[in-house]
Amino acid sequence: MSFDTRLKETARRVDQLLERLLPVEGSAAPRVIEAMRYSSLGQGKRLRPFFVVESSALFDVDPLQALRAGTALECVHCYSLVHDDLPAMDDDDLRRGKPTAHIAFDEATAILAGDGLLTFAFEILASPETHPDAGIRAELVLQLARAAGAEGMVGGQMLDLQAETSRTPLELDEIITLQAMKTGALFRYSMEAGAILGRASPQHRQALIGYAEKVGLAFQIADDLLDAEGDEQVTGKRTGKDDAAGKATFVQLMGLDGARSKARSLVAEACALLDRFGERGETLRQAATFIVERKN
Ligand code: GRG
Repeated sequence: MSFDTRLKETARRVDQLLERLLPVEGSAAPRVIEAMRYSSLGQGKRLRPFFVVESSALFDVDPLQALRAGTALECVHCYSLVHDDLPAMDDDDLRRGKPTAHIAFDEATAILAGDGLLTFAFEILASPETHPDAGIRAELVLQLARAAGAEGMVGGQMLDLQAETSRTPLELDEIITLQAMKTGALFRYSMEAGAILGRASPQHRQALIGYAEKVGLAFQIADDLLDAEGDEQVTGKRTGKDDAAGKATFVQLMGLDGARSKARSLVAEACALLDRFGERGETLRQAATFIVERKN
């Protein structure tokens, strides 16, 4: 199966599972479920679930267990997008090629849909269908809470918002820290989840976390490049926003060529960490390349 087909197949399976787990019928509060479905179903590359599925495959984890953990992570990602798009944060009207949740519904409903997706992620992970061993489930929950919380994504978002109103522009090492928290933490979790489900050795777990940290940073640099050069029709979101906001980004600090070459060298370093997995690491090597060469 080609890399592209594999990625699309995981995306299809995530959608199928979300369809089943989020039915509107029978809900006492159907509007919030509709807004959760609107914000999680359909478009979206499903990169984070893909990394959970592929890191799990290295250890022959049951594919349904991996899919459930990946789908939980995608729910956290979708919540972050809904809240990030709100007027109090990035104030965006376009996401995944359609109106953002607060435009399609209203602000209060979008906040609740985000809250609903965040808590639903932990419901999925804590359910025995995700893993029969309560210890594994607890570890999945603990690490996701850490990745999404104040020392992870939420903290990174706080630093980003503070930087926007500060007079002193961020330096490169500060941007790296901010991004490692804001977007990197969920990538890190996506690889760690496979190691947890697969009861990987500490050495294997560490190699996968190292891979994720490099790929996460490369992803953010690629995101800055897309914001600077991308086409809204293809990205499905507004571009040119960083420049308009006078934001310190990798592109602004390193230039287009410098940023692109940094992203590519991070991919090479990430792939080297997969050597210990031999041929089995091939899909993850392709995924690292996809992250920096993508057009959306
Ligand atoms: C609101 C707590 C809170 C956090 C928001 C991650 C984040 C923090 C905001 C997202 C803003 C943003 C566009 C960041 C750039 C990196 C990023 C997460 C891009 C979108 O991820 P993709 O490319 O999107 O994986 P799809 O739509 O394919 O899932």
